[in-house]
Amino acid sequence: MKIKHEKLLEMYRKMLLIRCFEESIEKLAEKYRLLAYRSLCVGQEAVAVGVCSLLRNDDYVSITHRGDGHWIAKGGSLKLLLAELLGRKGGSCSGKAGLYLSDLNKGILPLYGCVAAQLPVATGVALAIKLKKTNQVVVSFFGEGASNQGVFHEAINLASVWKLLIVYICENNLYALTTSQASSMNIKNVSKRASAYGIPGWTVDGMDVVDVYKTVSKAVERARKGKGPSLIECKTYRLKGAFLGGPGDYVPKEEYEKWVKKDPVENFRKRLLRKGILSEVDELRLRKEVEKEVNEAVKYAINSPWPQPEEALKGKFKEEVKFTEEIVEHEKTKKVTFSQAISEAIKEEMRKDQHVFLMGEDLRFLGGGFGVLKNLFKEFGPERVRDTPISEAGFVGVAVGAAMLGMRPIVEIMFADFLGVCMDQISNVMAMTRYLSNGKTDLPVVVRVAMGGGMSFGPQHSQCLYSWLTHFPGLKVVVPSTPFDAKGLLKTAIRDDDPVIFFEHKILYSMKDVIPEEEYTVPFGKAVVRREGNDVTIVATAYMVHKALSAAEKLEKEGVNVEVIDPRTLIPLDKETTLNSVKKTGRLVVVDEDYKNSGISAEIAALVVEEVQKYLKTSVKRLAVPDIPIPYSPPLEKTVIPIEEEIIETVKEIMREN
Ligand SMILES: Cc1ncc(C[n+]2csc(CCOP(=O)(O)OP(=O)(O)O)c2C)c(N)n1
Repeated sequence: MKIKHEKLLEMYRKMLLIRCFEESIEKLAEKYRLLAYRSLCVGQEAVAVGVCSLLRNDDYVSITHRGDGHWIAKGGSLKLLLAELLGRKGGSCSGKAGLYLSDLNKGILPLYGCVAAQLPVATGVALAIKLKKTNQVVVSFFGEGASNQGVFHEAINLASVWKLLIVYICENNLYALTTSQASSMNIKNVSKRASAYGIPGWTVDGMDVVDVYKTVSKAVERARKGKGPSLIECKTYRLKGAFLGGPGDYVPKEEYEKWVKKDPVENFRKRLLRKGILSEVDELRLRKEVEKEVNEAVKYAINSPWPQPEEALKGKFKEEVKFTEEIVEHEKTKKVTFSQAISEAIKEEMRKDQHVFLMGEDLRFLGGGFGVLKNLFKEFGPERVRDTPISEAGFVGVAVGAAMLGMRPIVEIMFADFLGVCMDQISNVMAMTRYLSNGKTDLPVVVRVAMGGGMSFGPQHSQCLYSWLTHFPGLKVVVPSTPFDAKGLLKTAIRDDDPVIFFEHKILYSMKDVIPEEEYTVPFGKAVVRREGNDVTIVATAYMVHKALSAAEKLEKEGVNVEVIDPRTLIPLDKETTLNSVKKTGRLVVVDEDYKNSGISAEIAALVVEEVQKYLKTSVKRLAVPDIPIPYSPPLEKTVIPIEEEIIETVKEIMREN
């Protein structure tokens, strides 16, 4: 493969630009403390440039924390990069993201705080490309340290199984912070790991831009032709420390000196001079040019103003939630189960919008964990009803990447108890992507989660855990209690441009209800008063709504008039309906199937005490799962999940108070 001289010169110019930029960061860091933890890529320029020189403008790269080189080589603006690192308004994310920056206009995907977290997201971008048939290629950079993370495995395996247009580039610089490769894996070449996924793996000299370019070109071509992913390991070295400064004392002196001699910029310069491709005069001119470019970026960045403090509170969701009118009167109705209601919502949205697709385990033959999606495979086929390996972190991250490119994935988590395995992808990646982009990135993902006890599924298949999800800014959390709401809220969720976690109580799946024949949606952030009353307000969620209603009927016979409120969505939470009710009744009981400790019941109780305490006639009561796992045996399980008798007793207790 022959590379044209202009191309070689352009590659050299880019490497020089990166080196010059990194040197200026080091100088600026003396004055600007925000730069003190920038991980420099001095010594690794040949990898970024060799790889990105093969990409089209509309291709994508997923960068690392040592990513200035990736950014610059992909054509990202130096000004936007430096201003972002300095936390300025003029940065690519207006100072919201800092080190975790992105610029989708340039095909530069976001970085996330947990090492390797970007790999599933990049893989999802590649899936969107495949589904949209747009033929771009994604390159996902990562360090050898990142290749020890679980999501590395899940992401590459998914890309291999689905033959995605992606190239994984491992920058093996021998250290993860201070931990050497030798002490963290029993193989010399990370590329060997490719064989575990049935994809090609190559190792190249990452200090030689031409070697990188030539080998990666095979991988890019392979991806572009739709033949699937490859893994390329570039052996390289950090000529600086983990951040700024020199190598730490964990680096053997002889080793460092050996690698200094391999300096990729200096050696490429000598080679170009030797071959007469570059002259001393050109070299001087190039240096001046890149210095000027860097100086202009520095000037722009340090003169860029700080963002206004109030900007901190903006950009979490696309827009403030607006209440849309709910259809109440329906001409024709039909009776469906909760499960059918969910299936109908998804089917209708999939028929209407080609971007909607499903991912999850056992969708094709079982219709998911509880058979909710049975028969959808028949209608929509394997591309849109996508069976996944058991890789929750992987496919949740893939959903984020796919959504970033305009797809509208719906993923299924079989049991809420499994949320832990994909929590980084949910709480850091999915929840924060819009905010990190300063509100610019739409992220229409729905995560359906089966939850709840009462079926003797045992401690790790019975939890609700929705309170946990309300803790993370950037997620909407939905807890329907009826088939009508399940369908209407799910349709709203699928059309929402922000991530929605949709909790489905397992006991409710078989519950029947009348729903309209015609199309309808249910808005987020609007509670429903399930039963009106004047003596006590009960706020209950999901299955607990039914227990509360049944308790209320019995209490009525004893002369206690109970109002039951179902918030339906916890984020956004309709505070007004609850507050108005308590103003009227002066009494509050919250009934919740999640844990009592730091649960949503505490949140609702605190809200009432903070906002309308003067209306309270009695103490506020909470019924929720005590600080104990949910046991398997039915009599034990009954002890921890609130039951009707307890609700009745608690209401009577506060009625006795006043
Ligand atoms: C999940 C997680 N664990 C630990 C860290 C702290 N950390 C930041 S960078 C880094 C080293 C990463 O090494 P590698 O992937 O090889 O990339 P390199 O820094 O060598 O470029 C570590 C441990 C983190 N950010 N995320």
